[in-house]
Amino acid sequence: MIIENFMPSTGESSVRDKLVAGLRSNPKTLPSMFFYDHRGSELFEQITRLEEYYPPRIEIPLLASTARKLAPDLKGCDIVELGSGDCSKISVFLDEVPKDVRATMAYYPVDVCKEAIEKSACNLNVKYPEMEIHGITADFLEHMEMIPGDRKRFFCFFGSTIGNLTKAKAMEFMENLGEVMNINDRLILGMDMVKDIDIIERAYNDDKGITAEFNKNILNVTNNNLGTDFDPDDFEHVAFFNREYSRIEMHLRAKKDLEIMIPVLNERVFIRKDEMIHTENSHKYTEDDIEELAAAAGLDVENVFTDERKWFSLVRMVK
Ligand code: AVJ
Repeated sequence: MIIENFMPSTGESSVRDKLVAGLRSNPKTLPSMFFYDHRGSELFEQITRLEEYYPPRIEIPLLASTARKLAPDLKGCDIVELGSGDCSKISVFLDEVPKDVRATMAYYPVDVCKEAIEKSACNLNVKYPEMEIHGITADFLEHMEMIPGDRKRFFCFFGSTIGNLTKAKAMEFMENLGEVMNINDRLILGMDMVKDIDIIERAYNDDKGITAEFNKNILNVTNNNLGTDFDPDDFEHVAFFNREYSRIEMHLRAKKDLEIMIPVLNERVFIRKDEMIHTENSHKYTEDDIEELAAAAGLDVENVFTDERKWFSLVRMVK
């Protein structure tokens, strides 16, 4: 098991810069990549078990059935998982691949979070000792070329994580990926599809308020990195479907006027009552969007693996 670090630029200061830039902008934003500190990852895990949050309930069995279909193609391949997190999704996938096939494969989890890579690479090493594991800590949006390309590769981007990118960023990501991919490399892209808006909105407004807590936790992350003293209770969780952009937007709405000091900069941020801090976009896709993303990357759509209601898709693309 090898772990390599390609994140020289991602020190504390770039985290601070991104948070400060968000608080200075108009409207204010806090980038969704900062949801996932220890507590945030725990809360997201709870979200995945919520009745209202349908995506994992569909994606997980879809990953298993898709893996069974793809298993014959996987011999001698490298699996590169972008934003691998705790590697739970790839486990569902690899469980369906015969051991003798796994023995010919290598797995490259790529994630910004060093701890996640270390921990999950260790777990997978125990689970699949026959398979080579090569963890990479990197921001895949910036360091895509760091991934070796001497064997046939399956790039995996599960969990509809691409949905967090604005359309322009998603197109740019696909273009870059298309450039990095070699002929016959594959991409498997998990995408949450457009469906009844009530169902989508409920998935981000659960009765137990876990999503609200997850959303507000970004203020704790901000406090920890900037030394600010945001009180999460001063904000209300807001999540709604924006039809124009075909996405769920999450915001934090201030319950009263606030003055927040950023000690490291000796700078004050003013927030008006009812002002919203935009924390996340989660895009929902149509079949046309799938084609458009493939075209941006110069890839062909080979298969769309989906459930009977077409709520979630795993799209296989080839160069
Ligand atoms: C992990 C980005 C796929 O957008 O549905 C869940 C994150 N945010 N509930 C999503 C999330 C609120 C999730 N992704």
